[in-house]
Amino acid sequence: MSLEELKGKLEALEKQALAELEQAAQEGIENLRVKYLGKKGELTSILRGLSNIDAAVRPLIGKLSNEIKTRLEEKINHKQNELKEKSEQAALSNITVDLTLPGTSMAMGSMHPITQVMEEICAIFTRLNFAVVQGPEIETDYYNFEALNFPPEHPARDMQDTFFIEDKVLLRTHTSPVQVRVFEKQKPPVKIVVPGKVYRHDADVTHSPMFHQVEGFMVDENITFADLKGVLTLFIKEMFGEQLSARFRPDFFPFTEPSAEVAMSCFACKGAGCRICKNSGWIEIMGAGMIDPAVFKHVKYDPEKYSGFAFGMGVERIAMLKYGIDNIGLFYENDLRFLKQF
Ligand code: FA5
Repeated sequence: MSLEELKGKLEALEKQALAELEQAAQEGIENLRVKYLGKKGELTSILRGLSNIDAAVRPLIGKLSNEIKTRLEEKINHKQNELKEKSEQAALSNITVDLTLPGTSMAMGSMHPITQVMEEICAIFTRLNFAVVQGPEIETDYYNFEALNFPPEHPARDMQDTFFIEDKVLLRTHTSPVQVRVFEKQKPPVKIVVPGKVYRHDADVTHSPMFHQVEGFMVDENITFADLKGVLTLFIKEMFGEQLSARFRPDFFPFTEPSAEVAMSCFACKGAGCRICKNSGWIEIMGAGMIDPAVFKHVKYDPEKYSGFAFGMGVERIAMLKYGIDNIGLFYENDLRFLKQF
C-alpha cells in the first residue's frame, strides 16, 4: 500500500470513529474504545501491518497513527466525562429537598446533678461574700487529723474508715483539712467555702466510699455561734425553701467546740420514719461548730483575738433531699435515663 493510501485509510478511520463517538450513548463508549484502540482494535491492526511497508514511509505512518490514537483517546475520555456529568445532573434534578423538614438534633450533655448541686451550694455562699477555694484530695495525716485536733488514737484514723496510701499519707476523709491550709497562708478575716471529693470506707443506700462535701468557715473578731446559725439557716432557706425544717443538735468534732449536727426533715416520709432516714424522720446533712482554739494554735492565730465557725455538708445528701432520690448509688451509675432528668 502506498503512503497516500495508508494515510487516507488512517484518516478515514479517525473520521469514522469520531462519527460513531458523536452518536454514542454512555454505555457504548467502552465498546468504541475497544473497537478502535483496543489490542485487537482497528488502529492497532494497521500499526501491526507497518512491518510490511516500505521502511522509508514507516516513521511517517507511525507518527500519524500515534497522533490519531492520542486524539481519539482524548475525545473518547472527554465524551465519557461529559455523558457521566449529564447523567449525574439528571439524577440530582430528580431529588427534591424538603427544606421544612426538622434538622437532625445533636444529643446535648448536661452537668452531672452532683456538680449542679455543688455549684448551687457555692453560689449561695458566694452571694454572702464567701470565696471558693479547693485543696488536695491526697492529704497528710497532719492536715486531715493532727492539725484538726484529732487525738492520736481517734477511731476516724482507723484503717476501717480511712483509705491510707502509705503511713501518714491518705485520701482525705473530709474537706476540713483545707481550713488549716488556708489559715497557714492567710490572716483573718477569712470567709471561704471549699467544694470537693472525699473518701471513706463506707457504703449503703445513703453512704458511698467517694462522695462530695462543701466545707465553709469564717474567722474574724467577734464571730459567735449566732453567726453560724444565721448563715446556715439562711443557706437552708435558699436551698430548700420553707417546707423542710432544720434541726441543730449538740454533736462532737475534735476541731469545733461547741459542735452541732445539722439535720433536715426526711424528704421521703416527711418525718414519719422510713428506710432512708433509718426510721428517725431526720437526715443529717451537716456538721458544724465554733473552731476549736487548739486548731488556731497550730496555725498561729490568736484565740484571744479571733473566733470563727466552720461547717461541712454532704453534697449527695443535699442532692437526695432536693430531688427526692432514695439511693446514693444512682449518682455514680451513669445511667442516662437518670442523668437526663436534671
Ligand atoms: C465531717 O466530715 C466534718 N468534717 C464536718 C464538719 C466541718 C464539722 C466543719 C464541723 C465543722 P461528718 O463525718 O459528719 O463530718 O460528714 C459530714 C456530712 O457528710 C454528713 O452529714 C453526711 O451528709 C455526709 N457523709 C458522711 N459520710 C458519707 C458517705 N459515706 N457518703 C455520703 N455522704 C456522707
